[in-house]
Amino acid sequence: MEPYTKMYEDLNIDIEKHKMLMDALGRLFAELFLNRKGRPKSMAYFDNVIAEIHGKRIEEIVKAKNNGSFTVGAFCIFVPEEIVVALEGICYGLCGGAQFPIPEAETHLPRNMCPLIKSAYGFKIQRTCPYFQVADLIYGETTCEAKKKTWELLEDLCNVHVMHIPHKKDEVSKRLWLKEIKDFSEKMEKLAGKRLTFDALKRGIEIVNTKRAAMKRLFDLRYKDEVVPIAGLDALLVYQISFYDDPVRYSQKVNELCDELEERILQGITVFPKESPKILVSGTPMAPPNWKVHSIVEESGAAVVAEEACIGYRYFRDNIDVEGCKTLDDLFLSILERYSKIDCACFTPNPERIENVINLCKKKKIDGVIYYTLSFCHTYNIEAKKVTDALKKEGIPVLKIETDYSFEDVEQIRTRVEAFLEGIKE
Ligand code: BJ8
Repeated sequence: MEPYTKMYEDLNIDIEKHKMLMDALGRLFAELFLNRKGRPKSMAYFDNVIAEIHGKRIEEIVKAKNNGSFTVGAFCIFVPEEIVVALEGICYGLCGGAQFPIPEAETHLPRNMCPLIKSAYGFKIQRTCPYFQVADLIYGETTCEAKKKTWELLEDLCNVHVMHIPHKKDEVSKRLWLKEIKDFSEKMEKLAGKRLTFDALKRGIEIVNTKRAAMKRLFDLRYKDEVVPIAGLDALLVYQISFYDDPVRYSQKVNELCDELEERILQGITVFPKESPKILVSGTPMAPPNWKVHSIVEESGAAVVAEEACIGYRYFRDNIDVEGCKTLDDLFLSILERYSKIDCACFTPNPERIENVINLCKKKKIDGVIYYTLSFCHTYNIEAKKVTDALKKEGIPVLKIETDYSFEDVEQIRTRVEAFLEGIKE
């Protein structure tokens, strides 16, 4: 009997379909990660997290719940996880990056819709994602049409709360936003069965700040002194895992990886030759197991050294400043301050994102940008015009790729990427 069968039965998982999903994931992971040579030794921890993503980690979560903890599944980096952590709850990402559940999702949802949400919704109706099954509450937000209308369907299947994220950053919107953060806090207090205190929230903020600082440290080490000590695909994996793992353990493991990368840089151990183009991928998030674009780019001989995305730089660029905070309200204001710096394409206007992309290109000495958008993500797709125009004006080559989770267009994308890289080399 499979070691986790009893746990899956308790979580009402469709065991047969789940096995098919995990077999497919295992094959893809072995092909793209385990069979690659020259990876940092510290990646072993992260490989194991993926191997046990529906095993040991879920077991830990179930155990924590049995000991009085609670769980919140989220779809967006606007959800203030610090509050969940402060109340000793567990917050994790539910965005779907797999093609596997999409055909079933399409029996409820339109085909011409963002695959990220179709994939996640498909996991719920298939009962193949233990994170969904173990969640006490699904926290949705109003960032895009696909999401906010899907929450209405999800409400029939599980406990959902929707956070109103405004689409502007003026004072009126910020007042609404602050109220939403406080409502979120009250909701979490009910789940936790206790009140949120100043000290607990400060501690929760520190834990998440430490996690973001570790991710930023990794980001800074990805390309230094002409050395690329870690493949972009591996760095992406580490960032993806940040949405599932225990935050304290994760920070420690990322810092261990960074220590190793510093050593590699000193020794000049690079996974890409000096002359290989350095690429920034900018756009929609890449939820696991969405490794499509990174693997194509890196197999074509370029190094992905940065992601301007929510599973990437946008998530850990800014920390919450608790300096001078004396009351819970002060901390809530600092949370708002930090979260309202997020430059998601759902905002209008959104000039910060353009500035941030250009600054990132300069900071990381980027040779070219791949503007990545999931099919039918209108906000990122439309914003592509402004971002790519600004990049061209700066003389930075850019290639726009719009794709979903199927593998049908892999060779077509590869041809375009190869031509783009040739152009950069010339
Ligand atoms: S802060 S990027 S995580 S909303 S689901 S918008 S891909 S059509 S995920 Fe996002 Fe929060 Fe913004 Fe980041 Fe497009 Fe798909 Fe919508 Fe999506």
